Amino acid sequence: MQNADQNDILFERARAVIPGGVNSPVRAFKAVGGTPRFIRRAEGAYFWDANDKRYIDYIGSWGPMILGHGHPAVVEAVQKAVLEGFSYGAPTEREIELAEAILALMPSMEMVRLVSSGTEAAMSALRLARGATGRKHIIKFEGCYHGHADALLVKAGSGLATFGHPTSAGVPPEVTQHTLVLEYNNIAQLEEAFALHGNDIACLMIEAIAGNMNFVRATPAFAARCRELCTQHGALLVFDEVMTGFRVGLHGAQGVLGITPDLTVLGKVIGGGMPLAAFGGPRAIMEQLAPLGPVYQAGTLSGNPVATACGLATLKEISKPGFYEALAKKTRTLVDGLKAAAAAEGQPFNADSEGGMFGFFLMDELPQNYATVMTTDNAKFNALFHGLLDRGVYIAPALYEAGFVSAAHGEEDIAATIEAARQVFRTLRPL
Ligand code: KE4
Repeated sequence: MQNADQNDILFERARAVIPGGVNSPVRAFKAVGGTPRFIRRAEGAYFWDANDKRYIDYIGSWGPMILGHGHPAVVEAVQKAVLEGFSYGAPTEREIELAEAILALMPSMEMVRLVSSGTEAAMSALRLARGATGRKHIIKFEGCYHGHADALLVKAGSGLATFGHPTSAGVPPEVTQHTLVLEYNNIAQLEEAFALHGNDIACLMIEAIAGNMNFVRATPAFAARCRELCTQHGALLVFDEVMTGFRVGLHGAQGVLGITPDLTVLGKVIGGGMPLAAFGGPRAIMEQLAPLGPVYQAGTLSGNPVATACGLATLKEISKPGFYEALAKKTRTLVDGLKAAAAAEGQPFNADSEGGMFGFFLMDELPQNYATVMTTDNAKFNALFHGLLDRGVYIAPALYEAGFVSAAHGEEDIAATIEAARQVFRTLRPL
C-alpha cells in the first residue's frame, strides 16, 4: 500500500483547528488546487515537505530569505540573541544599530520606526500620512497589495468620482470611502484623480515594482508623474517596499527608479525571516509620531531583540560588495532560460526580473496592469505549477505572486528548474 501522504494527513488535522488549515490564505493552494506542502525543514535553496520530498524554493518565505535558509552568520546571530533574552519591552542598542543600517541604505529616510509586519508598517504609514497632512483621501492601485488594514482592502469604485468599495467582509464602506483605486500605469487617470481631489489627498501608496500582480513595473513616466503630482498637490508619495526593499537592489525600487518617496514601507528582507517591518521618512514627518507627536502607533514586539539580530545579520551580508550583481545575474539566467524553454515548446510566455525578484506570464507581452495579468489562463498556470511541484520546483501557488531567488540558489538549481519547466511546457496543451 502506498505510504499515506503526510501532507494530506497534516492538512486534514490543520483544517480541524485552523481556518482553511493555514495562517495565511495564499498558503492553502486554493488558487492552484491540491494539498499544500507542510514544510518540515529548510536549508539553503531547498525545503523538505512532510513526505521528506525536497523542493527548490522560489518562495523564500515570500521574499525574506534572500540569503537562503539557515545562513550560518544569521543563525549564529539569532542563537546569540536568544541567550540574552527574547523580548524586553524596553529600548535596546540593537534597534538603534538596525535603524542606522536601514537609514544608511535608504537616503530618502531620516528616521524609521520598527514594527512586526508589513501590514502594520503600511497601516501606520497611512495613518501618519493622514495625520501629517490633515487630509483623509488616499490613492492606491488595482493589483497592489499593502497588507490587510481595512482602508487598504479596497476595489475600484465606478469611475473617479466614486471612491473604493471593500474587498473583504467586515470592512464597513465608511472605512473605504476615502480610498481611490486607480489603474496601475494609467497616467491620464492619475492626472484626472488629482485634478478632482488633489488638495484632499493625504498620500498615494504604490508598489513601484508590483510583486502582488506577479511582476509589473511602474513605467518611469508613470512613477515620475506620481512624484510630480504628489509634490504639486501636497500629498505624500508612499513607496510600499515591503517586497522590493533590499530585494530588487540594495536601495530598493526607489534606487532602481531614481525616485525619492516621502515615506517608505519596508518588511520581509529586513527581518531575515523573523517578524520585523518598518516605515520611515523625513524627520519632520516622522516626528509627528507618538511619543513626540499626535499620531499614535505602538507595538509590544516592535524592534524585538531577536528579530533585530536576524535583520542586522541579513543586512550585513547583503551589503557586501557584489552581492546584488551575483544575485541579479543568477535571477536573469533563470528568467532567460524559462523564456527560451517556453519558446522551444511553442508556449506563449514572457518574464522579467530585477535583483533577486522575478515574475513570468503565460502570454507574449509583459502586462502593464492588473486587468491584463488576470487574463492569464488559470488552468494552464495551475498545470504549470503542479508540473513543477511534481518535479521538485516550488513556485508561488498563485499566478499573481512574484518569485524569489536567493544567494543560496546554485547554477545547478537554476538549470534543473529550467529543464523542469521545459518538460512541463511540453506537456501543456497547445494554445
Ligand atoms: P505582511 O503583513 O504579510 O508582513 O506584509 C503585507 C505586505 C505589504 N506590502 C507588500 C508589498 C506585500 O507584498 C505584503 C505581503 N506580501 C504577501 C505576498 N504577496 C505575503 C504573503 C502572505 O500574505 O501570506
